[in-house]
Amino acid sequence: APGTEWWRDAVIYQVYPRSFADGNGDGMGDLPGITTRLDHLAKLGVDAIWLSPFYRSPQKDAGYDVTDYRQIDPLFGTLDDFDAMRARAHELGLRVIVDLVPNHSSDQHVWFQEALASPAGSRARERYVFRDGKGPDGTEPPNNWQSIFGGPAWTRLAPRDDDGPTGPQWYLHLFDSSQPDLNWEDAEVRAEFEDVLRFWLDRGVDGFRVDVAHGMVKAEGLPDWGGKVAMVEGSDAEELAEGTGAAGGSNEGPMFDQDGVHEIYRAWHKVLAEYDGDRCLVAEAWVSPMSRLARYVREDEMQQAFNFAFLTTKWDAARIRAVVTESLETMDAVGAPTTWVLSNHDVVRHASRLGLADMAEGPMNGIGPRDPQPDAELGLRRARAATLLMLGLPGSAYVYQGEELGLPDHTTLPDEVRQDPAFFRTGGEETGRDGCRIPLPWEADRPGLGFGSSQATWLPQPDSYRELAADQQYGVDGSTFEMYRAALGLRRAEGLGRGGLAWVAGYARAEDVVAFRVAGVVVVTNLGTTPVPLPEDAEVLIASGPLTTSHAGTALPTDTTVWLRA
Ligand code: TEU
Repeated sequence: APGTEWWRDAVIYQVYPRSFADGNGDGMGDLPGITTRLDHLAKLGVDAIWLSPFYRSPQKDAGYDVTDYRQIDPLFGTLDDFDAMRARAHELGLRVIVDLVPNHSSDQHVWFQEALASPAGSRARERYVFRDGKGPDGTEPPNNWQSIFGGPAWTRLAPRDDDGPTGPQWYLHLFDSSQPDLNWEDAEVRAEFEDVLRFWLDRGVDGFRVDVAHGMVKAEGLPDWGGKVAMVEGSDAEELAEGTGAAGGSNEGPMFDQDGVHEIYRAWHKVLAEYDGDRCLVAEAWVSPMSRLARYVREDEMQQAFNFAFLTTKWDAARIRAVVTESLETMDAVGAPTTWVLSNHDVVRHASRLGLADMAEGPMNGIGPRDPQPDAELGLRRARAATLLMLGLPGSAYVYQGEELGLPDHTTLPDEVRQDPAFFRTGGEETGRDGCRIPLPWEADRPGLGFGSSQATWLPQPDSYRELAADQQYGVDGSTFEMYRAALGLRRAEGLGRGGLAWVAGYARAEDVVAFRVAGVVVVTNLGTTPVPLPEDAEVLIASGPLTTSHAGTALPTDTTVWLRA
């Protein structure tokens, strides 16, 4: 029933504020822009929105570097703009989840500025992770950890008169040097974030997406680690497909997935329980195997954790079946809903990823002009099939803005316009995530494709976005938008999100087919190379592409998903 643990089967739409809609014409998205376009989401039929960070920030990592957790960045508007957006969303029946970034702050945060202005050993330095360097003059970093964006995870301070015998200290940053890690052993840090939770709960938010939820607590003594400190890059698609792990592979390191982190979520669970209305926490935790992920959603911790398994699953029926089975079983065991994710602001969109000749060889975090280019038509066909497969599954599903329009990544962005710190810290070796963060196309014949009133957008839009603009798809039979809308309506009407899954056998070329029944619907995807005949009396509810009909009956073409009345 609606209202009772709504997040168990919710479809949650990720709004990336910089690129959703621009209300003031500066080429950058903002909160008033979001408010004016909420009708699009109500029409689409999602249950909730999750907004990536809009807090005050120097924007070194697109807002995942926060200077004030209680203020809106002027780029995005004001607290009044937030309240208006939240109120309008609730009026439309959309819940609102905001992003919380507790692993690190910006280096411009008053706490960090105070720490820089204070000597080693001072109270101000205890809120972050400062250490003396190694070697006689302290010129070596305190340990060998690497930043996820490339280069060492430690930066040395400028010299001060009161430096000790080993000179200036170093500070830890798992991400960019502008994102110092907070010290979660510190009671004031803990108290502050509980207060920040209350600040936003009081403003009526329905939940929080917790950034780098497997970070925060580090192993005692910060020991060296020989493994690779990459999350997405460290993942092993083969291993995953064999059912031995979720996406991500770095949780063995001393900087991630420490037992102590769960104490924080137990405390936060209690904070949320002070409020009515089924508020929720969702963990962004790149951990494997999946049983480790399940620890974040134990009864007294978070309500959901992102299941990133599909991000690294090849377009292969056996692998998809394995991932679905493992995901459902692991989450069922702890009584938490499974979640499904095909795209987000950190990875190559599925319309591009699935169009790569060999997805597993393709870069996960970005495609550049020098990389193999995806086949756009193949990518979109498979993306639509993958979407209908995902939306047929029980649990909660995440939709990243623009996927409902079938948007691909911008894969030929010139280096000069790139902004992702991952691009800079790797000296351009990694393309970075800008390609999946392009401003949305709303109206084909307006400047900036209707993103705002200006022609220039903060990242340029590729030519292919014009025909994919929302106004070209509304009410158009077979458009990707109408497919999403119809699927979301059916999903809700049929109660698919809360159903149990049963595999269905008996299709021709079964090894290339994924077929399952949830509630009154059978979902069938053909991942093979030849059409698969559908049962004679099949009632087709929705299909991701045209079906073929002949004297022999109806068949499901390659790279297509269909929902049938069971
Ligand atoms: O991401 C966590 C994370 O480490 C990866 O998804 C990472 O972005 C990728 O491997 C880099 O190439 C979260 C946010 O989603 C991401 O946007 C932030 O950059 C990051 O945390 C730091 O806050």
